[in-house]
Amino acid sequence: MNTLAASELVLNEDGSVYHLNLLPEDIAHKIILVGDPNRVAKVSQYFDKIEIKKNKREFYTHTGTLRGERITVMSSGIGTENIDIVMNELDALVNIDLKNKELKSEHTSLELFRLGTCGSVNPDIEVDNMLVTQNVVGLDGLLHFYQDYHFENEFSKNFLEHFPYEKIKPMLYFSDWAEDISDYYKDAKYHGNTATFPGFYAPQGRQLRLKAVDDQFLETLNNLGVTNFEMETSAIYGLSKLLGHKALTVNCVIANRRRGEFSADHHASEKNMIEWVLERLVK
Ligand code: R1P
Ligand code: URA
Repeated sequence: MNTLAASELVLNEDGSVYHLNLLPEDIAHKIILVGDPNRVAKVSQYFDKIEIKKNKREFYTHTGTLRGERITVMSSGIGTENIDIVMNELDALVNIDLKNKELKSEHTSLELFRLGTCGSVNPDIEVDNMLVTQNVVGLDGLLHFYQDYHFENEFSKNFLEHFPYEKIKPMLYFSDWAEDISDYYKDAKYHGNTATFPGFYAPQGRQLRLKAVDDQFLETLNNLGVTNFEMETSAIYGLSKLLGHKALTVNCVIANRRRGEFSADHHASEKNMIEWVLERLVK
């Protein structure tokens, strides 16, 4: 069996994975991923008890139990480059023997739930509601560095056929699992197609002092079926598919980009989303 070199699977002095600073026993197999490190305690306050609190850089982790079931909440910070680290190191915690640095013969699948915030690009999708992601369009580029993953459905075929920006190479993903467990989440106000970007401003069509490549960007993507914008889900869905994990994103809509509106109280809508997801996550 191949042993991974010290430069490839990097560990800290205590044997924990390099960025997440976690040992295999520090995580549950049901994991909530949030972008904002401050959201970790807003989730774990509902746990029966918290056993583990660890952090390094923007990666804060709390593990405990919720209604008796072991659960982890972790912050990823912003962006798909952080998700690359989170997904590979979480996977290493369950699928690589960290002591001898060899791949385990049995695969363990994690259940990952992103609880994030997003902006809507469909004028009818109102702020302060939740949107569950079915298809995701990656406009960030991360997955181009991994082995090919080919996926096709009606949404992806139509999107790729009509996507007009030659310099941007989209990659599309779909969560089968989101469909499998859609019963739990069917009362979310919106189910949609999320686009993930490598930035918050021009990549999402925002123009402060700098011009974005196209004034019609929001309308163009919305006409192709995209409902909302954020910065992590393509990497979560794509890497979950490649690594054999299950993933679902629920975002609360805090901006309606087409109407120029921002939530009057995004803390309240974030709290509402956390309570709504936790209610469904552990019965
Ligand atoms: C941008 O403000 C951040 O908010 C959204 C975006 O995806 C990006 O990470 O999600 P989170 O609220 O989970 O961080
Ligand atoms: N997060 C984003 O990435 N974009 C938005 O418009 C709102 C939250």
